[in-house]
Amino acid sequence: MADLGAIAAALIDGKHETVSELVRAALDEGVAAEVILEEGLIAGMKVVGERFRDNIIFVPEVLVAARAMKAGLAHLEPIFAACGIEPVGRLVIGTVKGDIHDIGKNLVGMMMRGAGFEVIDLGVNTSLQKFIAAIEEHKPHLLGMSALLTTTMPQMKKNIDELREKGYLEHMKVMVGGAPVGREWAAKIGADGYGKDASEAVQVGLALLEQVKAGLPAP
Ligand code: B1M
Repeated sequence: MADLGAIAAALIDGKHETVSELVRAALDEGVAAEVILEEGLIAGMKVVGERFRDNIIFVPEVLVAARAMKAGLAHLEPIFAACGIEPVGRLVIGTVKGDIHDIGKNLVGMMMRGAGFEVIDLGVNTSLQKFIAAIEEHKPHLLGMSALLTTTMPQMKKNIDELREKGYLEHMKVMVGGAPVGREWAAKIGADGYGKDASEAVQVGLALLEQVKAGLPAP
């Protein structure tokens, strides 16, 4: 029987090889990727976040936990990203300037790929100039911005304000997310959508895509 608690525990301890083996074993036993993600990997990372907040562990321990999370996610990626159909739309996504957290953003990218989006991932610490260059090159239907720090959330507003002023939002919708970001913040900064997690991001993304397509030719 797959032990999802053991996956969480190994992640908390930063044992990336154990996480990798346990995730593989759970998949081979037929446990759904979503269940492994939520009850194993995300449950473990939640504890890491709490211990980090309470100064029980520090950046080095969080880094090894993040490496372990990525080792587990590597097995889930082909499952989340498998869609085998023509792209339904294009998403440019990145973590905003000043912020190097990428696990949640990567997960959103994976699931959006699985939902049929072509995903252009700009990585972390993404400047507005880099977003704009990608928008001009790829002409996406959606722009996704992720922020994990309260200090980098305002960057989302700056980006949206500037993109609106330059006319980029006439043909593209913006969605935002990240642990400290909420629906209220998203509305306040003029984002078109917010996802509390990767699954909600997909639902919101597909709904926004419909709106964009109503006013735009198909990709
Ligand atoms: Co950082 N960190 N960190 N960290 N870190 C947090 C965010 C923090 C809450 C920890 C804490 O104190 N409890 C805290 C922020 C406090 C605040 O802002 N008020 C914090 C801090 C303080 C810092 C540093 C400043 C620490 C320091 O250096 N003293 C530093 C900042 C560096 C920087 O960015 N400039 C820092 C560094 C790091 C590491 C590098 C060590 C590492 C990141 C490794 C990496 O990403 N490659 C790290 C980690 C791992 C965390 C925690 C523990 C876990 C984040 C994570 O990966 N969660 C985090 C604690 C927490 O969030 N509770 C913490 C798992 C992931 C699946 O969830 O990212 O929320 P999440 O993504 C979700 C949703 O939010 C949503 O879907 C995802 C999937 O369900 N979502 C979107 C995300 N993006 C979306 C976009 C969308 C839609 C949905 O649309 C586009």
